Amino acid sequence: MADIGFPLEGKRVWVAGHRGMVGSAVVRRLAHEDCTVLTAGRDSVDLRNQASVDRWMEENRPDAVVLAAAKVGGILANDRLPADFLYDNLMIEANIIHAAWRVGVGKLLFLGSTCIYPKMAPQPIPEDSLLTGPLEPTNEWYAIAKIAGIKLCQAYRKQHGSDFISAMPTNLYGPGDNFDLGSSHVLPALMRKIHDAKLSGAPAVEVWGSGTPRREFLHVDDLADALVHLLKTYSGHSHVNVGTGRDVTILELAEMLAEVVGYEGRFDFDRSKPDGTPRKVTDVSLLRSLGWEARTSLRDGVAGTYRWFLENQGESIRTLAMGV
Ligand code: GFB
Repeated sequence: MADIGFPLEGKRVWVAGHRGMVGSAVVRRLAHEDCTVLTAGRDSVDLRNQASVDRWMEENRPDAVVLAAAKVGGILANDRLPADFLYDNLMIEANIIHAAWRVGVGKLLFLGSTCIYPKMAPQPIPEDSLLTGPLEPTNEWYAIAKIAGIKLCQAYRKQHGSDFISAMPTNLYGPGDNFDLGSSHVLPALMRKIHDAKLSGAPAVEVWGSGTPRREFLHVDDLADALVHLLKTYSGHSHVNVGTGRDVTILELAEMLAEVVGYEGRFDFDRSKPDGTPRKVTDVSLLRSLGWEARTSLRDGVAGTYRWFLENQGESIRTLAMGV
């Protein structure tokens, strides 16, 4: 049984980014804890503005913050909007972390991404391979912003003794995902393309790149559970990987999605689109040693996400969204 160093009972927990896939999963998960969840809409705070964040923080005085607000997107969105991905994410995290220190927040959990690691990092990727080599060029802007977030948490811990920690989730999917084909990640994109092909009777679905890159996929409800676990039990300098430790090729993912959707056509590969990093699977030994493991199998998670997609299609097909 892990040591509960930061019990949530009676605490006020701000989930920054509560409308995004991750933030909304954290809000759902926190409903099972005896705490008060705070959220802030865009009308009440502009996360890219320090004065606005300071004001909100002073008025609301959270005991803990889950920093899930970010500008996110798939491989092409990252490549096409480098300024947005770097500026927005730097501003959001710097403003919230600084304001959290100023008002004396007791615990802050910053969320990054496994794209912080070098393109050619050892696989599975251990936490200490951060900053040991060049980044994958398609998402270096986002990665640099997220590395700065980790360093901010470590700097405030070192200089001010703030209990600010970071978690690095692997590629995520689940209810509330973005199904817009221009900005989404691979899993929701292929789910939607395969679904549309089934409905229209199309003989083939286009898969970007070669289909050979390997990725690890974590259900967002598993992530939310891990985050609450870390919030309550972890207080270290190092960021913590959050993943399953298992990966599949993009082609294997496409085949699994076709099975779940019930599509029997073929896949055509568009090699003019980038493959990105060849493999990304996390070493989850630190997280395991802290007493947490993922529970949802990819097959079950995909099936549940497809049910959600069928029930929420209109709402889910949206343009690139800030998780704010
Ligand atoms: O999920 P994804 O966009 O991002 O792409 P990354 C993963 C792999 O799937 C790439 C391929 O090799 C894509 O070329 N792929 C195949 C597709 N078909 C599609 C498709 O229709 N749509 C998309 N989007 N991909 C992102 C980073 O990298 O991962 C972010 O850019 C972030 O910064 C995120 O870290 C978790 O895994 O390559």
